[in-house]
Amino acid sequence: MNDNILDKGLEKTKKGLFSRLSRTVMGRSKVDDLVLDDLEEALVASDVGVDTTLKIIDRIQERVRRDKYVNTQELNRLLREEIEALLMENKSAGQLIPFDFSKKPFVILVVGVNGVGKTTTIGKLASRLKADGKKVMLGAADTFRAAAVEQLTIWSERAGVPIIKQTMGSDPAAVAYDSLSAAIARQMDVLLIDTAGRLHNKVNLMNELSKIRKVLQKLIPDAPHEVLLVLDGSTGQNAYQQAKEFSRATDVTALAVTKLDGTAKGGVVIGISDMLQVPVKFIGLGEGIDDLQVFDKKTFVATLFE
Ligand SMILES: Nc1nc2c(ncn2[C@@H]2O[C@H](COP(=O)(O)OP(=O)(O)OP(=O)(O)O)[C@@H](O)[C@H]2O)c(=O)[nH]1
Ligand SMILES: [Mg+2]
Repeated sequence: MNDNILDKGLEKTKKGLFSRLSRTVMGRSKVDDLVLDDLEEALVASDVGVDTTLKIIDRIQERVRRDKYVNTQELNRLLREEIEALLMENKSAGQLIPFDFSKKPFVILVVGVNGVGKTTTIGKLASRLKADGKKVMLGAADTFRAAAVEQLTIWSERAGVPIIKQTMGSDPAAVAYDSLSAAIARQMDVLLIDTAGRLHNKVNLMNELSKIRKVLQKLIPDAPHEVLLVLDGSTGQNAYQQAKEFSRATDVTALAVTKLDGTAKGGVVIGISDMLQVPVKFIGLGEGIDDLQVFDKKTFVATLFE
């Protein structure tokens, strides 16, 4: 089931990249500067990002120089190898959820701008963890909108996990503190904390996130164990901008890239992981509770190049 949704989810990205690639090599037998120029354009157009694209082109150029003659049929293989080398390993094999469960509770702070899919990703992840036999709790620290708490409550019911919340407008750090206290008292394996994603005031955001961090550390000195930045893959260049800003505001340790279904901009997964040097741990491939995958770079690249 899972490989199938990945295949389907990446369909548009694949089509976009490969129709550009096949145009690049059409009528040419040898990889030369012209082919590399076209390849560069194809990668940028697939939202791989300029910096990462240049890195890939440089590496392929290096190999062409070394091997003297590289035919265009080999270009796919070279490209696949270079992309795989650039993606960060997330230290999990296939379907296993890449968290350190020896920390109990394992505390995950979920951050990202409005509408990227934070709450949905938390819901999917909670359901997945629960199915794996973990005790999971949610903390509703997005107190900015009334609907935010409601929405997370709905996901907690869907996933069948408890939620700690307060009324809208209450202090997010206080909710975070309450959730962690409850998660410790009730011996949870994982605590997932939802946050508000207002970037229009970066100073506020930074203060809020560091305040949450501080109160968590009163209870568990090395919490949060993961700061999961959620990015909407369908926004292409915007996702790069958000990734940059959030990694400045807080210590991002992992990425979830959502909405890869129905977009041709799946190249962002490659560029952002390379830019931040932070592993992509999850990808979102739909709105349903099962539409989340543990990211595996080998499977991802293989699916992209099949
Ligand atoms: N197609 C698709 N839609 C998604 C995916 N993930 C989330 N969504 C949709 O994106 C919209 C926003 O998702 P939320 O989870 O509310 O996003 P959020 O980051 O919590 O938003 P705020 O609470 O406003 O900051 C919802 O309609 C989700 O159903 C995905 O992987 N694929
Ligand atoms: Mg939300």
